[in-house]
Amino acid sequence: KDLRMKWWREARFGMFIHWGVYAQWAGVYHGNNQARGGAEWIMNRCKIPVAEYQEKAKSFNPVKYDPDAWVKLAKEAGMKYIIITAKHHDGFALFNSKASKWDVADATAYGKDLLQPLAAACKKYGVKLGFYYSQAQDWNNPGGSVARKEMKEGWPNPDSTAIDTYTKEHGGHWDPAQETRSFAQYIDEVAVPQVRELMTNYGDVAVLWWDTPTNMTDEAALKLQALLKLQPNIITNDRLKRPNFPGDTKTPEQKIPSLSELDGKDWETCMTMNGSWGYKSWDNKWKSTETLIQNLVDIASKGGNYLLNIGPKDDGTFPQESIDRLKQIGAWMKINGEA
Ligand code: JFZ
Repeated sequence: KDLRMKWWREARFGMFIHWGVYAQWAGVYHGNNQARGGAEWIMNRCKIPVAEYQEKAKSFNPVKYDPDAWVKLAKEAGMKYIIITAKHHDGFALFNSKASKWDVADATAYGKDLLQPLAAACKKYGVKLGFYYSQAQDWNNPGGSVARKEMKEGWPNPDSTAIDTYTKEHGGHWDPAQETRSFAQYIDEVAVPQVRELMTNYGDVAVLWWDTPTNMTDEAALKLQALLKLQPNIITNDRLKRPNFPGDTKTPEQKIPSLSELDGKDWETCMTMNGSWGYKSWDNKWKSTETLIQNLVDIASKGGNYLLNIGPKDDGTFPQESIDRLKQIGAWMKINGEA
């Protein structure tokens, strides 16, 4: 076990990548800025109909996607691993999946797998590659669950007042197309085969980063967990299903634990550079490079890892503000880093 965790415990710094067709909307729906949440949540927050969301995806065509440049930037910033959203809550697969047509190969102008060339670039530069996979929450593949943020935050949801009554009665769903299949069918027909594809078709997978276990059953969690045997050295976080699937690592979000909160379990703080995980055109609350370096130093001194997020644009490029910060961190690393 310790041998499996060795690289991760020494890594200290990784890159999170939230990318998908939500980058096309960039936090704006029908001319209005999304009122709440990260830009990757726009379909849910603005209750965009399934057909409309999928129609827009047809023009997704990231012709400037250059995974070699992405990995080189990460490597030069001192990052030792990359975790990319293979599938986020909108259910869109960044890879060529046989289990759903809602993937980059079948549903977009680009028409080919985005993860294969990234895996090749990671191998070339000796950077580990891991996958984020939203196992329970899926707004496009029928049967996927929906986290009801409205319930927690109070009604009405400023992005979707018109549809509040419907979502109340339909477990958070806002479009009948989302409910043509059961959750168990979704797990068996989409999630399980897709995770098997991810565990099989991309070489060594360093990390499986589960997220939002809303509605997860023990049965579903066991099926997904069993697939991890295909990657004997894989490391997982604690978000498969709580509390009885603890995983290897804790994932404090957007915050750095205080010394008294450390309990000996491996941990990784994930954090955005501005306020959104997915690319949001109008979010300019960028953290300074100094803040980012201080965060890294604070986290490293406490034995954790810093998973710093990038939200690429729909053309496949990183926002310039992110590139600038990565390069400045890289310059600092050259003087103060270890390897
Ligand atoms: C989730 C996602 O909903 C979000 O879009 C992003 O991918 C982020 C990394 O993960 O959001 C969460 C998940 C867990 C907590 C907060 C936000 N949490 O445990 O506090």
